[in-house]
Amino acid sequence: STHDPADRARGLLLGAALGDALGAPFEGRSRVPEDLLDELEAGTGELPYTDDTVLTLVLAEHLLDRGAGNGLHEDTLAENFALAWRAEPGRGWGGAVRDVFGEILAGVHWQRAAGRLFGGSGSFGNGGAMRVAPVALVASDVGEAAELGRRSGRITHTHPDGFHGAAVQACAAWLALSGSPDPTTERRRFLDVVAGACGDPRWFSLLEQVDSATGVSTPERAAELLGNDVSAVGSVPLALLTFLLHPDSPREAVRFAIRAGGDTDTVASMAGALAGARCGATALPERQLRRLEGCSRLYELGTELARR
Ligand code: F2R
Ligand code: MG
Ligand code: MG
Ligand code: MG
Repeated sequence: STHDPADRARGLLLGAALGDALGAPFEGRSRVPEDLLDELEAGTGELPYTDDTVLTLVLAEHLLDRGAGNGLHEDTLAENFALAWRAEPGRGWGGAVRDVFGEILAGVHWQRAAGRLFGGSGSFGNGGAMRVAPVALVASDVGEAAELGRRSGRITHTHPDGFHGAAVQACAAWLALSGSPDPTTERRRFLDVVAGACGDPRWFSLLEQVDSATGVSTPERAAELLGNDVSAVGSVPLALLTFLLHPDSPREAVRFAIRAGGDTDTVASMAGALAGARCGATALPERQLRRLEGCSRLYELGTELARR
């Protein structure tokens, strides 16, 4: 791990984007053969990111604009999310969230637009969690990370599974940045602190399942135990497990997440954010970073957010 806060901030953002970009070609595949992943890693072409990173960038820029201690402003953030979708509708967006963005741009309030999805139950997709990591860079404690995670998630994901999932990933990112509890020696405590800060009973038991799964030896088995789909409950636990298995190697974390199949870009992005936050951008594979779309923008944003 690294002790330089700027390196950690850059690692969080670049780890998220790199996981997204490396996972994207395999999204939706139930199995990802290791040689296909080796081939992608060894390549030389650009690594384009997807919706996960588009929205992570919007949130990071919003937090920077808001300045120290000012948290987030939902109306502005909702509009910026929607504008980002309209600017790049081909980035691989979730089906329901596109409707929310369309309605926001047509003048409907985000709360109403998001709340009426799926017959009024709201979305439980992982879209709130996939973009949430930057809130950890401005939260002063794990409780504030949870609160900012929930609030940013609710803009599009009003189902409790969806916004609590965002809170859980936000807490894990905050703890990964802070270095304590240490995920290499205090796994159980790491998960307990996340569960406590989230405060939702359903996530408490999901995080217990993560703890019970730490003995797995293959990504396939991890996916069987915890799921690997586009729901928050079917992907955030796998991302946390991945980080706990590979806390000191962002590259191994991203590879494990992708080999688990399913929602590969999103699980790899969430796991990459956690391992990147702990280890710093200097621990990310340099050759891959040079191929990553938006690398310098993400690097600068990390530097500026760390200064706050
Ligand atoms: N959408 C994708 N990938 C598929 C398309 C990519 C491909 N390259 C292409 O365009 O051809 N990836 C992205 O979506 C996931 C994040 O989704 P998000 O933002 O949460 O969207 P949404 O639509 O709100 O939820 C996702 C799906 O979950 C199901 N669902 C959610 N809530 C539900 C509920 N209450 N009842 C029933 N089903 C519910 C729906 O099928 C939603 O469409 C990430 O993987 C990102 O990478
Ligand atoms: Mg995506
Ligand atoms: Mg995805
Ligand atoms: Mg290093």
